[in-house]
Amino acid sequence: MSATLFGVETPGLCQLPGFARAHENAVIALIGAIAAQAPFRTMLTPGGGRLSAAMTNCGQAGWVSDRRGYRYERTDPLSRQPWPAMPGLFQTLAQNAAHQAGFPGFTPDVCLINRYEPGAKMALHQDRDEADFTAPIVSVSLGLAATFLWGGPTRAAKAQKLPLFSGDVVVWGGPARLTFHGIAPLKPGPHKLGLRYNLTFRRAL
Ligand code: MD3
Ligand code: FE
Repeated sequence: MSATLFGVETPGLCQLPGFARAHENAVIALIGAIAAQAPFRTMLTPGGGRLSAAMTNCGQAGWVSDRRGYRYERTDPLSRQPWPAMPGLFQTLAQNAAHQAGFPGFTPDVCLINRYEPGAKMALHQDRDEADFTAPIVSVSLGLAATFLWGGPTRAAKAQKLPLFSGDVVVWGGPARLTFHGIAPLKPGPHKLGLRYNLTFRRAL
């Protein structure tokens, strides 16, 4: 599977603009229920800084960062309880998107939820804490529009910019799975949420 990005055929990338739009309100309500159990928090980095996007998780494990490093944990360090279960709608949305992108067997075990308020960003990075890089990552954007930074296979590659709107879904697999990527500082905008959520569905364990 591949899509054209910046006029270049990009293997492993599949853009599904508006794929989640019909479920926006339901997904936002479910995020609220998850955050009531496992609140959004800004995590410490190994270097002693703090991530500007607030995060929580649902599913069999959650991505966490602290002074000891980045990893997946089966329990929320704040509550020492298991992360909230992944809602059926989340699982179905992610599976259907992955199926359309050419990954028919994708069953995510983790959903990392990022919350960006205006000004929050995510520096260029690779996602490499998951056990299996043959599985894709499915991302769902909700709320304020963001500028996605697509950095290529090495940190040195100059990042290109791609706008992501509420309801957009992108599937990154195969040769796109380990590309460097990030989010430019979020700008305020007209969306009623006043912030942005991003859900990433992963096969982490
Ligand atoms: C390309 N999140 O949580 S989603 C992350 O919008 C993360 O919150 C961003 O990067 C966000 O790790 C970007 C798009 C995305 C997610 C994972 C990828 C793009 C990716 C993994 C490999 C390549
Ligand atoms: Fe990432």
